[in-house]
Amino acid sequence: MKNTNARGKFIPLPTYQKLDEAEMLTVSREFYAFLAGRRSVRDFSSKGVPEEIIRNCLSAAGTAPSGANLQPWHFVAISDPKIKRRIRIAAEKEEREFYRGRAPGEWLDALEPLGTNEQKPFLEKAPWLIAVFAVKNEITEEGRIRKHYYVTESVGIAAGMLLTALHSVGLGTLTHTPSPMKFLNEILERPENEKPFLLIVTGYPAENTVVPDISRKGLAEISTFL
Ligand code: IYR
Repeated sequence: MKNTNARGKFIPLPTYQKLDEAEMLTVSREFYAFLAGRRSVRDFSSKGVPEEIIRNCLSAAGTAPSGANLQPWHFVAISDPKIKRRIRIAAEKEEREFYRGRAPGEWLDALEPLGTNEQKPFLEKAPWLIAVFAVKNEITEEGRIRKHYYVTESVGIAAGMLLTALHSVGLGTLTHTPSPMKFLNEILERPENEKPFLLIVTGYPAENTVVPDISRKGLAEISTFL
């Protein structure tokens, strides 16, 4: 049986670098402060972002750990205005239904502080949209269907790493989830085994953009040490 992950073949951990504890403290504090500075933005500048930067961020996302290392993700990076327009039209159609009836009142109440609505101009204005697909299975060279494992967990981690990478180069991001997102398969011509997972909008935040005055839970609330 052909196996691309040759069983039993190991190499020395190639890039491990040990920090001393003082450095670990500094780095962990600084990294937290850096990530704490990330905010979802909904108002983007139309200024372009070079494709190479997006490529590098996607490569970074592709380093995520995944179930059996099967890397069950596919990213479609869109800067073509015609495709962005089609996505906006399709997303706004779903969102209209969501905001005008499909969403339970409790859900709409929870969204109130974010000030969101069915209008999604950022889908055309931002220079890049990145559609993240969860790939449920793949066809092997022998034509067999190979199942992927822990797909949601794996793609979620990769998406988080993508947001981190984009933030690290000073780009604003919005994790957008028009629901349902099936239209992304049609517009982007992705096969049935790929399920739209998130639409990440990225570019420079518009000048003087505002964000909701909301806060994050503190460590005491999100963690337990035993
Ligand atoms: N998908 C809708 C609604 C929405 C839902 C959640 I949960 C949010 O955190 C934000 C928005 C929209 O994008 O407007």
